[in-house]
This record gives sequence, C-alpha cells and structure tokens, in this order.
Amino acid sequence: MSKVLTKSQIEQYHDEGFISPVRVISQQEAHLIKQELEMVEAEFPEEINAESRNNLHLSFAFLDALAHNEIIVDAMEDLIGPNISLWASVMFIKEPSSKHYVSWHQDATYMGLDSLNFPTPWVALSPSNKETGCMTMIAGSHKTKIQEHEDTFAENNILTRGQVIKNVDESKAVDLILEPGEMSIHHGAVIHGSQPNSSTHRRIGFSLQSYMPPNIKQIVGRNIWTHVRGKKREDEDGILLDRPKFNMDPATVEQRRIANENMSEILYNGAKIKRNY
Ligand SMILES: O=C(O)CCC(=O)C(=O)O
Repeated sequence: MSKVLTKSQIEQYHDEGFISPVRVISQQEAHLIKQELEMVEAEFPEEINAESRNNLHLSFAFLDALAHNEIIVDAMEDLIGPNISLWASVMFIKEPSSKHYVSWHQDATYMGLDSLNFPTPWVALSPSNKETGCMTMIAGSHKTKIQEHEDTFAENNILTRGQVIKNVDESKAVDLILEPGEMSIHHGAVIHGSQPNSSTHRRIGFSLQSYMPPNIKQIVGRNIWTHVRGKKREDEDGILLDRPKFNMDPATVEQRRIANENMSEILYNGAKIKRNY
C-alpha cells in the first residue's frame, strides 16, 4: 500500500518520468517559509545567495524540516522504499524579470552516481507557472540513456556548466505548474529545463536532489549523505551529516562546507571551468 502517491501517480512517474502537482504544505506555510528564507538572505548574505545555493538544508533548520517533511518522505518511500538518504539540495531562485534560464538537461549526467533511477521533489515556495519560468519536462525521455550534453557556461544559464542537450523533441514538453506549497517529482534521467522569469515576483523552488535508496552509490566523489528514514547507510568512505538544531548551527554549517566542496568536485569533474555553485 502506498502512503501518499496514488497508483496512477506512481504509474505516471514510471511512464512519463514526473508527477505534478502534489500538495506538501499549505500556501500559508509556504509563504512563512519564503518569509524566513528572505529573512536569512538579508541576515546571512555570505551563507545564502545566488551562488551559495547548495545544501542550504544543512545551514537552516526550517529548510532541514522541509527536507524531512513527512509528505515528501512518504512520497519518496512510495517510489524507492523505506531506507532513504538525501544526496543534496539546491535552491533555484529566479529574480523578477531576470534572464536566467535552465537549459534542457538530465540531472543524473553529472551527479557521479552509479544509477540514473532516483526521484527529485521540487517544492514551490512561490507560484511557478509559464510567466515565472516553471520547469518543463519532456514526457518519457527518462527511458532513453543519458544524452550528449554540451557545456556552454552561458552567462544566464543557471545550471552549473550551462550544459545543454541539443535537438530535443519539444512536442512532448509538459509545463509543471505549481502553487506555493505544491511539489513536482521528477526522475533523474528525464530531460527538463525552464524559461526566464518574466513576472514581477521571485520564482523560488527548493529542489531536493535527490532521495536515494541505499543501493545507489557515489562513485566520483565521497559518499556524503543526509540520512532521512529507515536503515542508515554504511558506505565504507561514507559520512552521514547531522541536522541543524537551529539556523546557522555552527556544527552543520561546517558540514555544509565539506558537503559543498565534495559536490563541486563531482559536478565539475572533467569540466574546463568551475563556477561558484
Ligand atoms: O528550477 C529550475 O528551473 C530547474 C531545476 C532543476 O533543473 C532541477 O531541480 O532538477
């Protein structure tokens, strides 16, 4: 028996490579999280900014709580079973009327894992729609292998390397429209991207990238994980991260630095240029 997802949502994940929308928290709760996010952006600009966007769940207790939200984790259990760890998180913010976009890509390409088969929830903290630059998925594309990605490092492309898959069949493109507090879930190999935000509001999405069962291992960098539910991982080279007890908990802020260094080594493995995110 599944815990949160319906049979048809689970089938959709396997057939199309994504599910959307799933309500996680109320609009009011999402608004409070956005307010707290904007408070810590003002208070700790070194810790959280457009470049310092990875693994914020290790520095801020309210984002750790979202990463461990019961509805999200139950949905993950429906897809990957009861033993669950989180590889990383990324806060994707597109400022109002900004040119920033995300080119067609498959997440698993540069994550250094020995599998492509894992789910990523993307939680909307503000409206995500065509005007604000929601994610668009190519339905069924997770069934193909990893496609060739060209590293462009294009200035307005907010992916690490500005990596892009060319000649995507856009006839299968589906926009994932989300209200604040809803999430989509996408497969590690589904081709997706997003357009610029042409609205007067920020578009904010917290991407929990990604939840993994214990059989999936890191093979490029170190096995550094946030334990989420069930049996803890026992990787030989592994580190299990702590959870922040409060915002800017010094113990986990330091662990975030180590996790981010490892993540950067993995994501830019073999790249000609390394950006700060
Ligand atoms: O936030 C976006 O527009 C893209 C996010 C993304 O590519 C992801 O979460 O995998």
